[in-house]
Amino acid sequence: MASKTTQNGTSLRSGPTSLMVDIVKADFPLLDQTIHGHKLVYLDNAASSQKPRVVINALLDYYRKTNANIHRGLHTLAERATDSYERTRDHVARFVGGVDREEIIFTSGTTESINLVAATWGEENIHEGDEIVITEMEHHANLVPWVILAQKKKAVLKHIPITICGHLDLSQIDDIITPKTKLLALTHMSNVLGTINPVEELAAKAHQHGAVVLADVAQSMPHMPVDIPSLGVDFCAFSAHKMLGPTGVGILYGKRELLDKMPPYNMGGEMIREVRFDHITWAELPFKFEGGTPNVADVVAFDAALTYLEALGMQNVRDHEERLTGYAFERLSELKDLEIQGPRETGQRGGAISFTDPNIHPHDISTFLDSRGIAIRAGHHCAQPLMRVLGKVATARASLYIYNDEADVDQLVEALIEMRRYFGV
Ligand code: 7TS
Repeated sequence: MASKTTQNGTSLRSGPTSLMVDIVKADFPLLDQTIHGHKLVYLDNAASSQKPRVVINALLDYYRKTNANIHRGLHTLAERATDSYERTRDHVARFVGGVDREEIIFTSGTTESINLVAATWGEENIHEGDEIVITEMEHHANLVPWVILAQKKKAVLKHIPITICGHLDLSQIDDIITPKTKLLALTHMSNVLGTINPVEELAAKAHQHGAVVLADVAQSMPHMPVDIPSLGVDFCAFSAHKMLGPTGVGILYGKRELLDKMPPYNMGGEMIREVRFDHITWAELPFKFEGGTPNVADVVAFDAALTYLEALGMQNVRDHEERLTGYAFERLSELKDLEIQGPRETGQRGGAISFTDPNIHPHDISTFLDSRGIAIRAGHHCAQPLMRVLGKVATARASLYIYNDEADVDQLVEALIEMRRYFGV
């Protein structure tokens, strides 16, 4: 069995078996606590992940030893901060499959990354009568900007529906993606259904019609190997906080040919080459899109999160979650009439498991589980159009990550059984 060592000296087993979850868990200080007298079981990873000690330490170290503004100072601290910030950019470019560092833009999150594309590329390239294609399972971050842009430009917003099993229904795809399509914007992995979408295939189809393709990889990048060049898309958006990194850091990948032609997004310092009262030229990539002082500390600490995930191996992360999702399905099936959304084939989905109980509101499920130390999310998960399609106002959602194991799933299922007794159903 091959073995690797994380930054904090933890030995991790790699290979076809599994992550050594006990060892991984010990790297996450927050998990070592009780909530309402019960061992904390954190199952809200689709909303945000917890942070390993190496990330927390990187953040502290940055403020203790390095902190300065970047790209402008000539003193040692400013140079150190700039190097650290730019090192993370190099790391992201490698982590996503090997793209140019100039194609990686730091933003505040997936939401801002997509808004940036809508406000720049979208403003210049979407015109009256053009078609924007999304899917029925989009998070509002990849929905609201396109609804608003389509309204403003008198463009047409079309969507790919889902099947009853929670896959994209591609039976009418040639009527949906057409020569009028200017943009296909779709999620790689649904935050509600867990579905992994055939982005590669759909991007190829959209490109045949000359459309631009944006993939929201906020849920896939933390949980499986994602190789942006193989996806064949033009833009990708994701958030550091869902993949062990700090909050407030997002990534926009964009193909250089497109980024070069796009106007800047936020105007001010850092994003200019020359400023006169009557004429301004823009900085080169990626700085053209990073106006103002960026979130230096959190970007620097994100580097440690990427190193940690690489030490685990993203395929091991995926294998572990696939296996644990299968175990969760098996155990949840003990609860009669519990309705689970999304595909059942674990090979075609991630570890976000949305479910409803016919007799208990999702908010009550979440509140009861919290009283037993279990953190899940209940609500519409920022996917209201999808909820309407599913015929639900809300669902409960347990979502898995590297530090979850069978014991966590057992604690969830036992609490749900107890909940039904408590509510008398
Ligand atoms: N896209 C997808 C697929 C997401 O799941 C989320 C966040 C976003 C975009 C937005 O990311 P942000 O970092 O800009 O907020 N999803 C969730 C969720 O499912 N529960 O809380 C946040």
